Amino acid sequence: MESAESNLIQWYPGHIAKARRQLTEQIKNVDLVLEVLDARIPHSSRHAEIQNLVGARQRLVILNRADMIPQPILQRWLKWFASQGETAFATNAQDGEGVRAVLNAAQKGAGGVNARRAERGMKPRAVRAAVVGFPNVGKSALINRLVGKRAVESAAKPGVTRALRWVRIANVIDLLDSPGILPPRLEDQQAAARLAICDDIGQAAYTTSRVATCAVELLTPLAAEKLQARYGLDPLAMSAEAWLAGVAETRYHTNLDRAAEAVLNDFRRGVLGRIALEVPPAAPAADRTDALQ
Ligand SMILES: Nc1nc2c(ncn2[C@@H]2O[C@H](COP(=O)(O)OP(=O)(O)OP(=O)(O)O)[C@@H](O)[C@H]2O)c(=O)[nH]1
Ligand SMILES: [Mg+2]
Repeated sequence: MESAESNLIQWYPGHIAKARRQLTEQIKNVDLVLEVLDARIPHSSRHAEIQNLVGARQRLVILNRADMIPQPILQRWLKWFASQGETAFATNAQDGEGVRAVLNAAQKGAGGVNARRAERGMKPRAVRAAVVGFPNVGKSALINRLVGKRAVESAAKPGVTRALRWVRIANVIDLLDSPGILPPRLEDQQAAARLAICDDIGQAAYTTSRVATCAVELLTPLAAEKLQARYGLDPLAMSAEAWLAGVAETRYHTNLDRAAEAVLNDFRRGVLGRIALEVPPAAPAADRTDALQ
């Protein structure tokens, strides 16, 4: 992706640095980690930074925003994680779909912890589970669904959760909500662009028109008809830059930023349909394009 080269993303707000330090401490007392990924980009939303934090702790992988990608691709991701020896769950933290299975698995984890405590003559205690992931992937929404009420703040922008916060579920599980963690530097600029397209890093981190150009490049093979229908310009007929400039000219009084925002918002709100920006690594290249839609 040419437009994503060098310093597309360079941003590391203070609250994330602080949260990362605190999480490093708190995670030592945690029995289980719920690692929340963005189902549209499971690969890019899984970063070594979080892997380092989690270490060897028991973990459940949560593919959240499962409602935003096609079912067959979701199934392929679940299979892929299983093939890697990982337990993955698909959730829609907005309407609660799939959340019960996560709760059951976490409770099972709780049972294990207390069985070991009982063996050592210790009283049972609530299991401690930390919910971690990039900003805006739905960590707080998932916690609210797990708890069954609005216990923590959750909203449609990155950087909503600012501090670590424990929430208790019926004396059995203590859940730790945490601010989205970004790595200090995003080395892989292609992954960075995808994170920005999915709104999984703060807007202060990037130039909207550049990220929108990347978005149009990625979306053109997947949603050309929808883009044409919405903006009256065929993205297959020109470069992503030319298309965005054309949209700005015809719809937004040549304001490129507004055109960029409109396209990004369409994708983020799911207006362009269910779209997966990443498929599991083993997927044969030949069926990628059709399968992605
Ligand atoms: N469509 C859809 N939207 C979701 C899903 N999960 C969360 N959302 C929405 O995504 C937005 C972000 O959710 P949050 O729970 O605030 O995300 P977060 O990971 O806690 O974000 P930070 O605290 O900023 O790191 C909210 O508007 C949610 O309603 C989902 O599975 N599907
Ligand atoms: Mg949050």
